[in-house]
Amino acid sequence: MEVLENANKIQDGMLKSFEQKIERGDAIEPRDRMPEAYRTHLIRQMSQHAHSEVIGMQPEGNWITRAPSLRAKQILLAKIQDEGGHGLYLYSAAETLGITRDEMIAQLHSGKAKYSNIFNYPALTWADIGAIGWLVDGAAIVNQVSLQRTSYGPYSRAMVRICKEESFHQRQGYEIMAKMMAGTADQREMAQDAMNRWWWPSLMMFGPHDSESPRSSDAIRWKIKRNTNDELRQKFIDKTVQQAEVIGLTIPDADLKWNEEKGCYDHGAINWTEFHQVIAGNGPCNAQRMAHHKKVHADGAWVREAAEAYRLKKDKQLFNK
Ligand code: FAQ
Repeated sequence: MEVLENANKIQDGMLKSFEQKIERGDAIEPRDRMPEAYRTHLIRQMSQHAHSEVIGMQPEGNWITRAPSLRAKQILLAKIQDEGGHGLYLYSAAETLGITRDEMIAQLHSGKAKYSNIFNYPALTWADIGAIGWLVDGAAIVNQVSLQRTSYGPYSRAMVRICKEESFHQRQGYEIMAKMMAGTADQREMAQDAMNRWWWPSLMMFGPHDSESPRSSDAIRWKIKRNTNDELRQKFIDKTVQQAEVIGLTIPDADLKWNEEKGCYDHGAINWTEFHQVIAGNGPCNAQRMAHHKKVHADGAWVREAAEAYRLKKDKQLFNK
């Protein structure tokens, strides 16, 4: 009985010191004690974030061989490599919470772990590469700038580095769109078509409305999220509308209008049925994205085996010395 009481006291003390740290705005570091629910919440979000970066390489990867110039090809290649790098920082940061990368990949392959809705849409034309960089990276930055102040130290530090690279990505996308809008009628039409297809899924990237977001209350309480889904979506809309206007693109939302009183844009209804269908695995490209990831992962097994054999050999040499 006494042992149980002592254990409870230690548990209460741990929880209090964790909550005080969060209250003060101190970072939580891997060796700090943390409630199990905080740890699992972070593993879920960070691993899904990492999966999104890696799966996000697929729609763009399709266009490397079809980029319209050597310059465009070099920029696209560099951008896609960055996305792979972001996935790797995030897997490493999530590993500090006591899960392995193999376990995270297994959760992705079994469907237990999600990845961003946005990467289940096809990149049909070169203008889609512009729309992905401008809108998708643009939405990702708004979210990730806010996550730079997230309470978990390794996640927050990964975000600082990732944001620097994402802003270059956003500019490369905007440059593609601006060039196409300054081109022929066909090119302008292609850019507008890409805008029409990517706008609404980009708004969905911020997640459901706050009133429908089951994870938000814990995330805000623990300062994992520093802004709500709706706040970030609004920030993205407000800055993107002006960028679209400058290059002559129309936002495909008849209800979009400036709200003088609130000082921001009101927007039309988002199709949440489509969102839920896509994140449940029924979007246009879910099956293709997962099949490709599984195939490439299986094809790369020999690399992981070789790296492991090399590590064992090195350990043996060290041990024998
Ligand atoms: N897609 O209660 P909430 C990028 C799920 S990186 C799929 O609001 P939460 C770079 C959510 O997981 C893009 N599922 O959840 C790049 C939950 O289900 P669960 C990725 C979504 O976590 C650019 C359920 O709905 N960025 O693009 C989505 O508080 C170009 C209820 O939702 C991040 O991951 C969605 N959009 O808020 C790469 C940022 N939204 O897990 C290549 C970090 C919600 O309970 C090319 N993540 N769900 O089964 C976050 O900030 C948050 O996790 C949210 C969702 C805001 C995404």
